[in-house]
Amino acid sequence: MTPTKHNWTTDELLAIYNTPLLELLYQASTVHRANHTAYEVQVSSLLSIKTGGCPEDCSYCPQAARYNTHIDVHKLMTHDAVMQAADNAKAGGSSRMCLGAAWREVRDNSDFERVLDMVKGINEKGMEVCCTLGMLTDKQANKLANAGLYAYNHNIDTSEENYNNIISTRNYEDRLKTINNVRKAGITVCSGGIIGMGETALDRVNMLKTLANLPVHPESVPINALVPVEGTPMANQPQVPSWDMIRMVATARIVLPQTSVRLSAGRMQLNMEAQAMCFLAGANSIFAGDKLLTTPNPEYDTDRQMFVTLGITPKAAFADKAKKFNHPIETV
Ligand code: SAM
Ligand code: DTB
Ligand code: SF4
Repeated sequence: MTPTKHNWTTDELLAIYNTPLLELLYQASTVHRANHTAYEVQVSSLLSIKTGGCPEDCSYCPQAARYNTHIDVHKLMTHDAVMQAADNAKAGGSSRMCLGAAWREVRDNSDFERVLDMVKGINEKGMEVCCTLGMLTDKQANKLANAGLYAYNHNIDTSEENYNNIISTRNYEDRLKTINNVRKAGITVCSGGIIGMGETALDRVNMLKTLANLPVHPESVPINALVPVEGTPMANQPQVPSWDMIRMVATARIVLPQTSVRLSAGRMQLNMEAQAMCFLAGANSIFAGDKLLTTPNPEYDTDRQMFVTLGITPKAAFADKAKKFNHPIETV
């Protein structure tokens, strides 16, 4: 295992990010093999349990109420419909179910109680459960932990310097506070960001610097390529070059050696060869299923075929559980 380092400098990260591509790929692959089972990829399914109508102004997001997008807005899904979706996801080979809600933050109301029941129900099916519900207090994080939540997704999205250009209705500090609440509750942390929003390479590496310099590295770091959605301020952003995704994944792998690096939104724009290079660069988890939250994602069968072609096997649920309880911070 590569020991984790928590005092990365911007210059160190930039040097890694700008390493000649094949050398970068080789270095990242070497770190990957020293810390993970090669060719094993964790598969999660995403389900939008509450869609649209969000009061925030995240300029990439089709679910912000203020943008005129064409999504299918709906209130919180029923318990039964969510259980059915979890069964389907498990049958399709997913070990983790991730429930997303278009909330700014969790409120202490009956909807939250219903989400806690969903977490319990999915946990009982032997699947890892992840939620992404917006900001959380420490008490709410504890309730989710007691319901059996395995992971909480809360992205920092970009660098601290670029944050206000993307979102104005909350700040970076708010996001870091929730991540800390999740960590204190003993839930694993999933936090990453998006590339392709007009940020510089410096912003990209500074985002990774924030994650890599946390006292405990997130167990999972999603790297999303922007999915430009009509009606959002980011609608006309050019497509992210595959090479940028590969560089970003490789840099994340080197500075977060023990973390699961998730090749997240944007796979519709990456052909199998580009995805293969991302896996070689250390990506070892994906979202499966034909929909992310509101936008398209490759079909189960397409991914199954890709796994066969590339010789990838899906990772079993709870394979990292023993590791999870080794974090010194969680025993405090
Ligand atoms: N409302 C909660 C929040 O903001 O944390 C949870 C849901 S939110 C949609 C989850 C994440 O999806 C965002 O943090 C962002 O990183 C990602 N996301 C949203 N829209 C996206 C897009 N168009 N392209 C890529 N990633 C996107
Ligand atoms: C993450 O980093 N990416 C996922 C998950 N965490 C919740 C969400 C991607 C959403 C892409 C846009 C959409 O489908 O609405
Ligand atoms: Fe709301 Fe989350 Fe979308 Fe921001 S990213 S608008 S908080 S759903």
